[in-house]
Amino acid sequence: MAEIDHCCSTQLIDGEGEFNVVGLDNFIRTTKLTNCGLSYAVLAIMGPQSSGKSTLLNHLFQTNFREMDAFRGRSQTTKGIWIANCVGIDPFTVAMDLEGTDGRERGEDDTTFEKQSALFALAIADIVLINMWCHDIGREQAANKPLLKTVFQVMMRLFSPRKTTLLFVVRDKTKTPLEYLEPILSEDIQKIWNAVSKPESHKDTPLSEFFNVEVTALSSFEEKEDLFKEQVAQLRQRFFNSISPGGLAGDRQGVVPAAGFSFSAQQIWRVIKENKDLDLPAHKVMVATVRCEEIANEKLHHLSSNEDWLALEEAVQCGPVSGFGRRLSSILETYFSGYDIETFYFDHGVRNAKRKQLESKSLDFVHPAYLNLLGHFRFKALEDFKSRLEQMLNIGEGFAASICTSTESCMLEFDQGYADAAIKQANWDASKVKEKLCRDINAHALSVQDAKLSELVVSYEKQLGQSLSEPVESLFDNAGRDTWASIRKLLTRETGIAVSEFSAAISSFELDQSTVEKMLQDLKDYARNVVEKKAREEAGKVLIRMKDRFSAVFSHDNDSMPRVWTGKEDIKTITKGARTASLSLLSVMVAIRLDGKPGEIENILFSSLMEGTVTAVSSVDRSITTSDPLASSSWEEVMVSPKSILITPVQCKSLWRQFKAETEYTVTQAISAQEAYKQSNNWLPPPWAIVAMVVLGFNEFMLLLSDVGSDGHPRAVSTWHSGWANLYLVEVSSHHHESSKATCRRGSRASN
Ligand SMILES: Nc1nc2c(ncn2[C@@H]2O[C@H](COP(=O)(O)OP(=O)(O)OP(=O)(O)O)[C@@H](O)[C@H]2O)c(=O)[nH]1
Ligand SMILES: [Mg+2]
Repeated sequence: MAEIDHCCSTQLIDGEGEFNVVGLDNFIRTTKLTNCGLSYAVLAIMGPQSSGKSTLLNHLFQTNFREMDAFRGRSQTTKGIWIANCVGIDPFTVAMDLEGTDGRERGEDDTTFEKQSALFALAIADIVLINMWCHDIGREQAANKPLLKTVFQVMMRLFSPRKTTLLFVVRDKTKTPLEYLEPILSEDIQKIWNAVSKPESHKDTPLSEFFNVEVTALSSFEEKEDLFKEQVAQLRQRFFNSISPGGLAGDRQGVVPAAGFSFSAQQIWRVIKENKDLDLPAHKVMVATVRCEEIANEKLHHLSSNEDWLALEEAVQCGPVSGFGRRLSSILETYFSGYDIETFYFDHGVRNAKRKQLESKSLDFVHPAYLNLLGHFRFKALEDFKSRLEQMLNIGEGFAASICTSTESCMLEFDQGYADAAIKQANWDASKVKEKLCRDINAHALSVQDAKLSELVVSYEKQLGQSLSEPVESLFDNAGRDTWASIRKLLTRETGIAVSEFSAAISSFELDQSTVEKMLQDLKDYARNVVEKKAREEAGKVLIRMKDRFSAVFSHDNDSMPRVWTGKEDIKTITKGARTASLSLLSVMVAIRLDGKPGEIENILFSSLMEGTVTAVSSVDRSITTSDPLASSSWEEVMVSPKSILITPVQCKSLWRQFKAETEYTVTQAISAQEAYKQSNNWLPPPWAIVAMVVLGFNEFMLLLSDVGSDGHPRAVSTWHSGWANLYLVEVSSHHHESSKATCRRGSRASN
């Protein structure tokens, strides 16, 4: 409600028809009209020039409109349209003082401004005072007849009745009582109404539908001033509560909210000046649209520069802010409710639509800060998840349980932040941010899991490598019939240990069964690979091992004592034995037999390499190829899978050939040694020589021999001599061989 105890006035429209926007806005600001909502009234006064209009308003409402100086003669005083607030009237009432009609100054034919200002007054005012001289009532040439005609005509252009109150103020009333004058006046008014040309839609509309007609009469201000003042004081009473039911303007229609008064007045005047029809209902919607939008924009603008908001926004840039939702809600509420209050009296549809726009623009405006905040929550939750997980794992909590607990606590933390950030004006959805958080958590959990698992895998592989590599190597060192069985046993045992320990270690990861199975299988495969790799390594050294084995068996007797070739030994059998030992070593190295398949390989190798004959092994039908089962690059016939083959049949053959060639010398040497031994036994010095040696000593005896000449004896001595020398050589070579085994091992391949 506007409260102002003095008059404030301004020229609204000047004599040239210019609208004083600044003046009106000042007036509205000073009188606080905007606060009135719909609780204000507007009245206007029309009438002939110098008929005391301004004087009346000033007396009625303590306004300060310019009046004509009574001593300077009758001439136009009020130009254009003036407005002022009526002092002490409730509701707030705006009075409009119009330029007199029928003015000498504009010339008789120029009624343009008269019509325009009348239309303006009818469009804006709830009460129109029509000032008229008492003596004009019933007169054909009355000054106000053209005015009334104008009023009625322009009213038709407002599209809808506003139920304007026409208050006829009869000035300088005579002794004739009002009761006699009123019917005559009414008749005049009705006649004019009837004569006015109306649009089809209002052809039969009675005057009463457009106007409330009231009449009052005042004594002359100039002649009976006291009476005039008394009557004016009475009349003033009728303007109190004028807009309440039963009041002077109690059934007015199409009121523009005070917040739209300025804009509305400007628009109406513009339309009038452009000489267009005034569609008041449409005008109302237009005013509402423009004003609601202006108010909304103003609120948005204030929001963007609100200090609390700016502080909040800045804080959010740096990190999580507690109480964000509460603070932002209250800031938004200030502007939204401000809008509601200011637009309360505007068209509801328009007002609601603009409110929605204001909301969505405001929310769009603050949403980035909210997202920013959620980003902080997400980041923090993820970091907390990481550190919490690490802590739990460090104190030995199970992996899956740690993930679960850490996830729960960081999600809870995020949800709390999310709830704290929520504003009551919007139902912002954080599910995308939350999904992203879940993805990040899962990704981190997976990467930690992968790292931990591969750490475990590496350690168990290392353990397997250690527990398999050397034992397998040593088993191959002493390769024999049971080698593969022993390796299988070793592999099974060590794999079993590793697998059970590993399963226990990964149980806290709560992996799914298939993953666990795959990991265990990988570990088993790894163990198997260790063995296979070792076997391949050993297979590469098979020739050296065979030769070593040969030498070991060949040069040692059953008691492992070095042999002395005395001639009694069966070299053929010994050789065969040594070769057999070497060949069985070869047969161990031919293929990987981790699956425990019975070894036919040994039989084939023995029958084809040792005995030189072929025992039919599933090759009865293939008569052409049966002759040599080793003439093949695979061991298909004994069901060895290609990837288990270490040495192919063909390679066996050539290895055997090479082996034989390289051990031949040892055998030859043994034979020679044996022969030499035999000969030395046959050609022992004759008894005489022994006697001579005993008697003469060896040197003297040799001298004697050289002196004897060339009978049979000396030849016998020389043969005997060379027999001993040979025996000596064999011994030396055998010893040399034993002691330089290592040198031979390295050199044998190269020398072949
Ligand atoms: N006879 C008579 N004269 C009056 C009355 N009231 C005022 N006047 C005089 O009429 C003259 C014009 O008064 P204004 O109040 O300026 O009249 P107005 O209608 O506002 O004149 P414009 O603004 O020029 O149209 C002044 O000299 C007043 O003293 C009245 O009740 N009776
Ligand atoms: Mg005046």
